[in-house]
This record gives sequence, C-alpha cells and structure tokens, in this order.
Amino acid sequence: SPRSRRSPLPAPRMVLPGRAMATFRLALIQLRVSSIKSDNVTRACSLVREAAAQGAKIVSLPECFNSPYGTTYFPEYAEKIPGESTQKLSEVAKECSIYLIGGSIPEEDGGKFYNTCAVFGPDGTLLVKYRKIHLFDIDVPGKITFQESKTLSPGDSFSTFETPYCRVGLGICYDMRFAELAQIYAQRDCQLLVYPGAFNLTTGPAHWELLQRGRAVDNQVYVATASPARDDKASYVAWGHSTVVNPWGEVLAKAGTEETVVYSDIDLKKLAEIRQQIPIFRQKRSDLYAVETKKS
Ligand SMILES: *[C@@H]1O[C@H](CO)[C@@H](O)[C@H](O)[C@H]1NC(C)=O
Ligand SMILES: CC(=O)N[C@H]1CO[C@H](CO)[C@@H](O)[C@@H]1O
Repeated sequence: SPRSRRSPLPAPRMVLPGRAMATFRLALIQLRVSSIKSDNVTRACSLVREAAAQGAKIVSLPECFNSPYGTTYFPEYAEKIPGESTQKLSEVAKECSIYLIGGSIPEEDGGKFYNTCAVFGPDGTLLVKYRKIHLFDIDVPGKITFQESKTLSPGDSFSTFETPYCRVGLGICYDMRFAELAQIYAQRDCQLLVYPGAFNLTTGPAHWELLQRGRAVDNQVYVATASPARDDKASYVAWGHSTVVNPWGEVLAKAGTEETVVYSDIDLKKLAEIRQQIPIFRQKRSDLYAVETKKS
C-alpha cells in the first residue's frame, strides 16, 4: 500500500538531570483498520517494528485498532486483557524493547465492556490499563443519536506511567475535551499526554487540533493523538490526522488521512524552558481555586 515513509531522523541524544535522556522519539501509528481482527493486529505489530527501527522509544496505536468503531461491533470484537490482541502487543513491545501504548480495544470484563488502552513496557509487562472515563453519548432529536454507553461502561480511574524519558498520562478520544483530566495529569507530573482517538468528519476539522493545542498550552505538556487512517467506506469514518503538539502549542508533526507512521522527537529540555519562561505552575492562585480528584 502507498504509505508515506519518512527518511530516518538523526538519533536523539541529550541527557537531562534525573532522566536517562532529554529527547526521545515518539511514533504514532495511523493504522488502516478493517474488520478482520487478526490481520489487523499483525499489521499493527509490523508497523510497530518499523517505528522501532526508526528509533522510536514510545509508540502509540490508534483508538479501536483491532475492531471497527461502533457500539454494534464492541461486543463482537471484545476480548479480555490479557487476551489474544494484547498478548501480541506485549510480545512486540518486548521484541522491540519499546513502550507500547496499545491504542484501544473493546475489552470484556465481568460481563461488561470497556474502551480500553493497555500499555506495555520494554520487557513486555502490562504497565497500566486505562478505560475511557468519558463515554460519548449524544442525542440530537431528528439528527443524530450515538450512545457509547449503550454497550460500554466507563472506567473510573486515571492512568499514568513512568518511562526513562518522561511520565505519560492517558486519555481516549472524547476524554480530550475534558480539560480537568489533562490538568490532573499535569499535577501528577506528566510531560506527555497521549490520546488515541477517532474524531469524525465534523468534529475533526473543528476541534481535533484545537483541543490538542489547548491541552498542550494550558498544561505546558506535549500532546499526541493517534487516529485510525480514514476509510470512506467504513461505518464510522475517522478524521485521521494523528498529531504531535509541543508545550508551546506548535504542531510538530501531523499525518494526512492515509495509513502512515508519524514521528516526532520530544524535547524535555524545551518543555523545561517553556515552563521557566511562562511560570503558570508557580503562579496559580491555589488560594482561590483547585482542580481536585475524588478517586485515585
Ligand atoms: C460527528 O459527530 C458530531 C458530534 O456528535 C455529530 O453532530 C455529527 O453529525 C457527526 N458527523 C458525521 C459526519 O458523522
Ligand atoms: C491495516 C490492515 O492491515 N488492515 C487489514 C485488516 O484486515 C483486512 C482483511 O484481511 C485487510 O483487508 C486490511 O487491509
């Protein structure tokens, strides 16, 4: 398939006190997802290998990478974690010695279904499992009804994980619209937020990039999104345009609509400089307001 390949970037190398490296390469896999699960998992793994060969240390797959997106598909494609798809992710993370953010898959647990992201470390262990906390339910009479909550249950916890490069906070798609989640992750010392997501052709052009830039500037963090590639014949047509935004609000890398791997070198020294230049963390009026968590 015609896939845009980028030439190898120079190897990032710079040490920052307290961390192994101040820069590292992030890769987002904008997978063309179709309806045969095992083929797509195999394809996802081969793109993960390609990203690792290009020097990526943290790699993310898109939302619903092993299943079409839609409430009718979730029960049919759902599996346990660990299960057949996530077992493969664990193996490829270990083989490539990378952190692998497993986009999301429909997960079944105790008779309930969740939209879940499993993250694997370079030794193949499951580091965290994040279940989408904000379910997307809309009902505009006479226009559109879409209710994730018809089949899915929401998660009720936050997920971050530590790497030698930075701490990462996770959300899925619609979660990106909730500024509080990003603020909580920033309070928990995350420097990178990753949202596997699939906006549609209305919300994509309107808000996809805007939300990422907003979350990035508000919290002085890197923000990345991984979308499935666009398939005009699918029942749900995803916007594509997987993106990486820096803490200054600049778009560092952005895919088109086709299947591709997006690479970006994440520079934690730049993040530190921006936080020094515009010290919003020190100048918050915590005597006047706070964003608090009610559960861990
Ligand atoms: C995309 O989602 C929005 C928000 O729910 C909805 O209003 C719109 O009709 C959808 N657009 C398409 C093209 O499906
Ligand atoms: C991205 C990818 O590999 N998609 C494949 C999923 O499986 C179907 C059915 O075999 C293929 O046609 C797609 O190309």
